[in-house]
Formats: sequence, structure tokens, C-alpha cells
Amino acid sequence: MTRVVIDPVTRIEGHLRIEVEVDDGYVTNAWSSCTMWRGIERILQGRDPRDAWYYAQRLCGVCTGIHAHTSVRAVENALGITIPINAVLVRNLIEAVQYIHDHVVHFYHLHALDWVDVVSALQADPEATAKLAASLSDWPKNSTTYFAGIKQRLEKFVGSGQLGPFANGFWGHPAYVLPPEANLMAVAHYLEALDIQRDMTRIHAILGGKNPHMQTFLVGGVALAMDPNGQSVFNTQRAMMIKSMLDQILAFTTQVYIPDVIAIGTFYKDWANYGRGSGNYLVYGDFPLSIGDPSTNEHLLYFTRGYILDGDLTQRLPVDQAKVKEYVAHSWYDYRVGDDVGLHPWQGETTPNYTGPRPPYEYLFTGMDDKYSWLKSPRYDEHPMEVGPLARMLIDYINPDSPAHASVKAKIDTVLRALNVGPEALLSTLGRIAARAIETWVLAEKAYDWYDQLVKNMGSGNLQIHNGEKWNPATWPKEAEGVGLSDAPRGALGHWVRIKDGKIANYQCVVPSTWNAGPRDANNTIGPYEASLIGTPIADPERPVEVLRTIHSFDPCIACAAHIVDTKGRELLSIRVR
Ligand code: NFE
Ligand code: MG
Repeated sequence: MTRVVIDPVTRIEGHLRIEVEVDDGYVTNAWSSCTMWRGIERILQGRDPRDAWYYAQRLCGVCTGIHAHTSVRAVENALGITIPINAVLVRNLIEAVQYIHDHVVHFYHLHALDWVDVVSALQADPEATAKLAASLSDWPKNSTTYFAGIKQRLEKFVGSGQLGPFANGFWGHPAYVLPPEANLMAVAHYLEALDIQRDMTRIHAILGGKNPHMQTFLVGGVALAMDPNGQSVFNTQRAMMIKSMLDQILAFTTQVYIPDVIAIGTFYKDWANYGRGSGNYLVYGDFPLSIGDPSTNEHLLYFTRGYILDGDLTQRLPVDQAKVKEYVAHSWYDYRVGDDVGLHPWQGETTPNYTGPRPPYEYLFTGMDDKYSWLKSPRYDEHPMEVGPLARMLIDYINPDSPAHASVKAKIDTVLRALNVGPEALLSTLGRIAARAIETWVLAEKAYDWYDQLVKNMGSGNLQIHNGEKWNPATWPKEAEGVGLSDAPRGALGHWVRIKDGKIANYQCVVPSTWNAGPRDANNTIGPYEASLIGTPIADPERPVEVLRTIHSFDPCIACAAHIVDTKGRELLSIRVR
């Protein structure tokens, strides 16, 4: 038996350590450990709940905006505030662009190098590459000259010895199976995606003032003044800029991203057999289609709420937020009531108790039976749950009443047909990648509806963006509690707030990557990352690219997940880079 450690896992957000045991070429056990600590939940205590979003948004700069959004929802839920339709539409547009941005960055910049051998691209014939690309889509850049230019750039880059983002890859590993031409095409799109992701954030600059960390969230609505003929507000001209960027996003999605996923998926079809994990999928749902409280009005959401147990795609089960609990039995925290108990977030506690390695640091952790991560273990009705694009796409695929059902089903069926596999193939590493691309496609189309409604409202003189009825704390109850449920790009996200005498008495966030990357719970049930690795073949324990493929397929964000930094910047763990 071999113990393989990857620490830190790179091409993710934050600090993650993965340990696996490999026996006879397969992973037989796994531990997912978050090695960073932050403190946002504690920073929020005692503050004005109307300010919470501004701090909470700093949980992350990757899924930027979503924590602000979820925070204002939690406070609106606590105080019974309904926001105007224009605020719903602006928030939906901001969030849809966030999803698309994150998914494109994930596929090209964080995940592609697990599948694409950059060095092999140097062997590609540009003419054959142009032919291959043209057979997949009619993207205007598919020419021999273009790919010859990309190859030259790559040769110069490699010749300089400064590989930058391409340094330290497992190049030449036998698990890379794309032909050189497919590798060159993917490298070209890696570079193009750098430009398109920058352009997307311009929509955030228009609607949110800046990116990351938009400024226009507000309890009760948004702070984006609208006037079709105004000068320095959201006006017709700025709306037109958004429209032209939506056109670019849709073209890139349908002509580059989707064909690339199908091309890469065709060569790596065996990855539909690995990485399934817990088989439980949780979705809170998101994108309200009308006004109302998104945490209670399930029927008004575009992506619907529900959960799936043990891979049973015949049943969408109803979600009740009261069944969410967090455990710390294997996490570096203490609960006053004892570490074997799960706490609902309204009663949640964030009290650190670090028992991990101390200097001189052991490279191999001992005590994996004890506490080994800064993440808590969220459980739904005691079950570990995978969250994210795959969970969402599965729920809307099997829910005929979902407003997104027709679009999701048509696109999933298109991709499954192209890969010549059935829906069961989705419950896998490859399925996560496909679901993320399909979701991008669904939202790149749907965003036009929200855009059109917003422009129509503006044109008809409906300029209301904020409901200020409850702005004055004198109108609030002495005590209130609220929950904001969202679906962030990486999955189900909840913020729970308790308000007392106009101040935050408790604030707890249970975040997508915490659901996915969390450690074992008090019953020693393993978390979704851990479960997904078991059974993975490992060709060479010295170069465990297979582990990276499955872990990256979740798009980890550990800053979000831990939401708690050592303010003194102390080194908590020595790291050997693999
Ligand atoms: Ni920091 Fe996040 C998303 C949230 S955590 S990226 O999406 O919420 O997984
Ligand atoms: Mg938390």
C-alpha cells in the first residue's frame, strides 16, 4: 500500500491537501484536508445586519457577489422584505454572468491541463488542427494560419524555459490521450478564454460598479439607479453594451466551450466510470423569476430546489433547510455541547481548536482518525451531499415542472448523444465537466430574458430598484432569524443570521466547497471529495494526475469553504509541493 499526498493541490482557490491510500493501482481510502483558516463568521457578530453583505462578500474573490447576494437574502428573509422586480433582474444577471465566468475559467484555466498535454501540442500540424477544429464548430478563428501562430507562441514560450502556468505539469504521462492537434486546439482556446473572461467581468462593472466585489447589493434591492436617458446611471447605452457582451458569451459557449467539452469527453470517456462519489446531490435552486422570498417560494425559481439520494434519478426529494447540520468531529473546532453533535446553523458555533501538526511538521499527517481539516462537515438529514452544477442539472433534468427543464433536458440530451453515453454517465468526473458546460449554455441563453425584461421595465418607466420600508431598525422585531438560500457557481450556499436588538447575534455560512470538501462526520461517513476518489486507478503514484482530475472536477474553492484567515499570517503547516 502506498500513501500519496498532494499538498497543496494547485489550480484551485485556497489551500487543500489530499491524501490517498493506493493499493494494487487503485485508491482505497482518501482524506480531504483544508489547511487554511479565516474568520468572517466571527467578524460579523455584533454588526448592523444591513452591512453584513459587504463583509460576507469578502469570503471569496472567485465566486464574487454570491456571498453578498446570499447575505442580503438572509437579512431580507429575517425582516420580511420583498424586493422590486428590477432588483431581482439585476441580481439574476450579475449571478448568471458569475456562473458563466467561473465555469469558463474553471474549464480552460483550472482544469484543462489535467486533460491537455501542452508539450504534445508542439508536435501538432496546424493544418490538421484547423481541419479538426472546423469539423467541430464554425468558430471564425479555425484557420491554419491561426493555429500556426499559436504553435509558434507556444514554441517560444517553451524555448524560453519560463513555462509560467504550464510549469510543473505531468507532461508525457500515459494518462494523457489527446492527439497533438486536439492539444494545440485546446491551448489556443485556453488563450482565447483569457480574453473572454475579462470581457465578461465588464457586465459586472456596469451592473455592480466593479469586479470583483460588486458594490450595488443592498438589503431591500440594489443600488443601481436606472434612467433610460440619464447620464451617469444605468441607461440605454450601458444596456446595449451588456447586450453585445451577452452575444459574445453565447457565441463562445456554443462554438468553443461546448465543442471542446465534447471533443475532450470523447477521448476520455472512461472517466464516466470514475469519480461518482457519494451519489447524493443537493440543490437549493436559484434565479427567482418574479418577486417573492426566494428562500420559501420554490416554484418561482428558474433552477429548482431538491435533492437526490444514492444516485436515484427517479426521485427529486423536497428540501427543508431545518435538516442542515454541521459536524466538527474531524474538524479543528470545538462545540460547547460536544464534538459528536451536529448543529443547525442558527445554533452554529465557530470556535477554533487546532490539534494538527506542529513544528517540526510531519509530512504525513498522523491522527487522520481524529481532527484533520479546517472545514466542518455539513450534512443534510445526516447525509453527505455533493453540490454544484452536476447536482443542479440533474435536478432540473428529472423535474418536468422546472422552468429550466426543457432547456436543460435538450442540452443534456445533445451532449449525451454526441458522447454516445446514457444519463448514468453523468454521475462521474466527466459528468461534472459536462454539467458545468451545459449549465453555461442554459444560462447564456436565459440571461437574454432577464436583460429584455429589465430594458422593457426601464423603457416603460418602472425604475424602482429598492424597497425601503424596513430600512429603519426601529421597525424591526426585537429578535429575528433568517436564512438566505442560493445556488452559487459551485453549489448550494446558505447564510443563516440571527438578529437581536438591531445587531447580528449569530451568523453562519454553509458553503458549496464545504459540502464537497468537508472531512468525515461524527459517524465517520466520508465526505464527497473523499468518496469520489475511492476506486480511481493510479498509474504512477509519483505523478497522481488521476487524483487531480477528479478533485478539480468539483472546482474547489477553499477560501470560501473555510471562510475563517489566521490574522497574524502564521504558518500553520509546512508544505511540500507535488
Ligand atoms: Ni470561493 Fe464559492 C462558489 C461560494 S465556494 S467559490 O461558487 O459560495 O464553493
Ligand atoms: Mg461556516
